[in-house]
Amino acid sequence: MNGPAADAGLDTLLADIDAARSQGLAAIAAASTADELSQTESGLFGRKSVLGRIKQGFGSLPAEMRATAGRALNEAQQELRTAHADAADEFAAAARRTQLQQEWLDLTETPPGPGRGHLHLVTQTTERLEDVFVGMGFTVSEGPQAETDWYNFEALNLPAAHPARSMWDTLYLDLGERTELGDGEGGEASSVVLRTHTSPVQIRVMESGAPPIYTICPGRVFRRDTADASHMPVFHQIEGLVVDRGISFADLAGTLEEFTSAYFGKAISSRLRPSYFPFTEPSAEFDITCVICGGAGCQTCQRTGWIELGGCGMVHPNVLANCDIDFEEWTGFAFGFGIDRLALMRHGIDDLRDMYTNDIRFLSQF
Ligand code: FA5
Repeated sequence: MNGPAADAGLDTLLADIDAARSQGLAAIAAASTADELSQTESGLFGRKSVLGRIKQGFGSLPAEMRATAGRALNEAQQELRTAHADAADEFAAAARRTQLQQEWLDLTETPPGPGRGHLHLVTQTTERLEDVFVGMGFTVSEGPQAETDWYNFEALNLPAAHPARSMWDTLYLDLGERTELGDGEGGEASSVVLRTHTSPVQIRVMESGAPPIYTICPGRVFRRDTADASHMPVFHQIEGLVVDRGISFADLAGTLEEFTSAYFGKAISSRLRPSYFPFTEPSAEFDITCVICGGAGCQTCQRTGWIELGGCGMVHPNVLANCDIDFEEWTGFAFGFGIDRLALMRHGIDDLRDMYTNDIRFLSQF
């Protein structure tokens, strides 16, 4: 078909395509949800859509008309696909915005729970002990947790193979190839230990300063002890050391009594029982009135009314000599007790392990 009739047929066809394009765009614009949009798909792009049916009629058209109408139809279809895809993207973006809004979390918000943290009970106890002793005129000294055999044992009058070394189940460090620590005597790699008590700090203090000395040495210590209600393999001690002219056993007893009432209150007093430590002579165990029963006798104190806190005694002349202190001129006393056990007694806790299991319900009570 050629001529005016054919032209009129092509115009009608192009007008139909344009009308289908406009209706399609209107249908896309009218969709108010992603679901409504997807429901328009078959009406716009399916075989039975307006454009689909026009396309199916192309087979009977003359070649020239088909080319012109086909181009118009492709353009219309492309325009509808782009508009449909843009609308789908817009619905997806809106859905994402809504989701983000609903799931928004303020990460700076204080979480529900026990509130602010605080110092661990052992640290609180150490600080309180330091306050009490500083108030009595003592300074605070510290030493390393890994010690040579010299500081942990030998200088404390415990030569190699001394039977009393078995009082402390010791953890030895393997330093591999290193043989020199450059740290006092006895710096052999094979003789470096995790300190079993705070007594080596006594030696370091006496080596580095001249008497008079009034100091305390709190710190972490280590033993091959199995954890139970009153033992931990890692625990804390506080050491006291006084070296001055004319210091006697009465000064030791008076200092411990003064400390006991300052820390526990006037109702609690102290007593000394003969004992043995290689670095003090004479030596004693230091007991305080049982804080649970007030001295009447209970399960905790095994019905004695007293609880053992630590050891003490007059600094052995050999120890003073090891630190180049003239024991004819100077005398001194030392004491050492467990901070963890002290905290246990003060707060009526019945198992030392509770302090280290990091249960917030337990720790937040103190
Ligand atoms: C000593 O460690 C001596 N250095 C104390 C001393 C210092 C005596 C100065 C004389 C002069 P002892 O091994 O008894 O002594 O330990 C002292 C305290 O540490 C004990 O009384 C106890 O309170 C605490 N303690 C010992 N082993 C443990 C453990 N495994 N867990 C928790 N506390 C412990």
